[in-house]
Amino acid sequence: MLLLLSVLILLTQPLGYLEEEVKTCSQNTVINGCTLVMCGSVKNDPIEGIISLRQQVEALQRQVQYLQATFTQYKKAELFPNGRGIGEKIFKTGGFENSFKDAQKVCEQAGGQLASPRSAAENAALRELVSTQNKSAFLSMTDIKTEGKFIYPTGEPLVYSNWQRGEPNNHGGEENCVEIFTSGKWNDQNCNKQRLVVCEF
Ligand SMILES: *[C@@H]1O[C@H](CO)[C@@H](O)[C@H](O)[C@H]1NC(C)=O
Ligand SMILES: [Ca+2]
Ligand SMILES: [Ca+2]
Repeated sequence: MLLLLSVLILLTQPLGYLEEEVKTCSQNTVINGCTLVMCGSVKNDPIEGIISLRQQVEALQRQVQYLQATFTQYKKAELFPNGRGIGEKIFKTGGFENSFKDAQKVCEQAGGQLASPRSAAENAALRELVSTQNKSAFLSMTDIKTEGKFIYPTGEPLVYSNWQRGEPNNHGGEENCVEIFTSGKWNDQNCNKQRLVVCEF
């Protein structure tokens, strides 16, 4: 990730900065992704300039390929064993349980939010995680604001749900949070219960 960032930062520098960094090098330059090596330099001769630019583009392509492969490798390692990636979303659990309020705080402090599956595919990825942990987990959505109307932390109404039959039932008049069972089905649950913390990023 840092590697990717540093290349992006270099790429967004003005051209003058890059030209200062330009080095001449052979076509067999070893690309290791740690250094942004620009082959050749932009000369006054337009043909030479084009050839030089093409070499630079090819070098960048090799570096991007290297970074993509490295990123994929790190993502796999990072998600083992307590995370799941689905599309651009990552679910990750710390393996511990908390009340809804504390779970929400943990995820916010980590720069994410509580798990909010918005499709059957996301719900299936989350189900894998909670069934591996063998614990029900809190989702981000609540009907604290208006009883019976579940919303995301943004206030947006649900775009997907997977309620267990007979749920949500607001049992005892005090179920305003949502848990996902190891089956993947949802139940409205008391927010003070302790449930597995799963954040999404
Ligand atoms: C899962 O947890 C329940 C109790 O919550 C327990 O009875 C059961 O044995 C556990 N299953 C596994 C595979 O650990
Ligand atoms: Ca409720
Ligand atoms: Ca319920």
